Amino acid sequence: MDLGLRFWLSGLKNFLLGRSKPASMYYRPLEGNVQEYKLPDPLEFPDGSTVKTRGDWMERRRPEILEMFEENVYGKVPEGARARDHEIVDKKDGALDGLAIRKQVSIFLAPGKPQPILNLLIYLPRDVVKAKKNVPVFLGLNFVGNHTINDDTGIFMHEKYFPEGMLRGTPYSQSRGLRSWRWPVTSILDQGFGLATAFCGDVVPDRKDGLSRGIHPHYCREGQGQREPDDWGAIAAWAWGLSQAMNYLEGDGDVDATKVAVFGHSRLGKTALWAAAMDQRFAMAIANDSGCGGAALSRRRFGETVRAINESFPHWFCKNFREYNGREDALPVDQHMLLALIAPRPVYVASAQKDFWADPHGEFLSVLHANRVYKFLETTGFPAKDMPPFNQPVFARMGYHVRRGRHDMTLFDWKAYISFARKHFSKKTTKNA
Ligand code: GTR
Repeated sequence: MDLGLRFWLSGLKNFLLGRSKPASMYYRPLEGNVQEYKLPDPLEFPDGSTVKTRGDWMERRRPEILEMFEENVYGKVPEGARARDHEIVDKKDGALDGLAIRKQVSIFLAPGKPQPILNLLIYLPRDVVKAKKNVPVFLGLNFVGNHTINDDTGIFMHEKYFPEGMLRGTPYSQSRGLRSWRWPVTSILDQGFGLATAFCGDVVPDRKDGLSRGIHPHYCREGQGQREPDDWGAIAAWAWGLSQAMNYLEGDGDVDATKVAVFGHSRLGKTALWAAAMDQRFAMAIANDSGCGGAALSRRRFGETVRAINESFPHWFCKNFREYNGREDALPVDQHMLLALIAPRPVYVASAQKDFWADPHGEFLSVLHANRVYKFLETTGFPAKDMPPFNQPVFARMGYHVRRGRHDMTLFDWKAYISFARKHFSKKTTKNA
């Protein structure tokens, strides 16, 4: 059955069962903890004048907001940082029981050096490629290694550093397919999409000392000892890694590089949003349970706060971000402006009911506030005013759902993303729909 129809039917079922209340009602009792706040206006210049034309937005206000995020939140990517060479180290026609073409590509992140390497794993639907078509692709980083997304024994394993607890006691040698529930590869291929992924630790190991062990030392300025206050943190470096993967995808004839949806879960959802903000080649962005520093509004201080995230993960953001510990109101930006940077390209934000740490309601409000920019750019934007009931995806140019359950990325989430991508990547959908 068509995915869109399936969602429509499940919406009808929920309605008939009387479960059609906006999810915001569920969060209302907790809203008392949120102090009053005033968000910066994405459509207003610092001198108080307003953005009046598309050109004002694209050429003046958007770059200004991007720079504020670089300087105060994620940090700046060093000038000229770019991977130049790659090598296709594996190509298998007929992987996954004949369903897929599998490719593995080594992308050399520092020109002229054998390390570090971004190991990109790509699965493409074999029948579509054989029909001489190039395919749209979902591109996202993974937490623990390419071999954990599927138990395909052809996926190379690379001994790497992990953040403590990531393998939860499983020996590395037995970790094939360990995270496969988050990666429904066959469902993705069945719907005519490809999937590309790489381990975030290939760029920067996700640990407090990660910045000295990944890409950073290869691109530091001469004589530079310490990270400057506005130098890139791990999230910016991971996002940059996604752009290096995109450089490869642009040259792969089996891929439709005009239809690459960048996605990620949680810390990698924050990364996907920042990647799409920095690199406009990404045609779509999907942030699953991205929370603080992702889609959630920082000024709400609900769940994870700026101080909490900087103290637990000092390597994720630039050092300047620490200036806003407990001072969120002083930030020149908030996260609705991150979503606005992606406009007019389609963006989808998803939350989970019990994921209070990521502030589901704050993630939703971010969509609503960014919607002003999507509307200003004459797209359909977001088609609702309140949080949809649980498990009911709502989307036009912007999409949102809050899934029942906890912090995770499930088949339910994937079905919504596939549906969203099908809508926007189909020829029938007009440019601004
Ligand atoms: C948590 C962190 C969140 C989120 C999450 C994840 O510990 O506080 O910001 O990123 O990890 O990545 O799973």
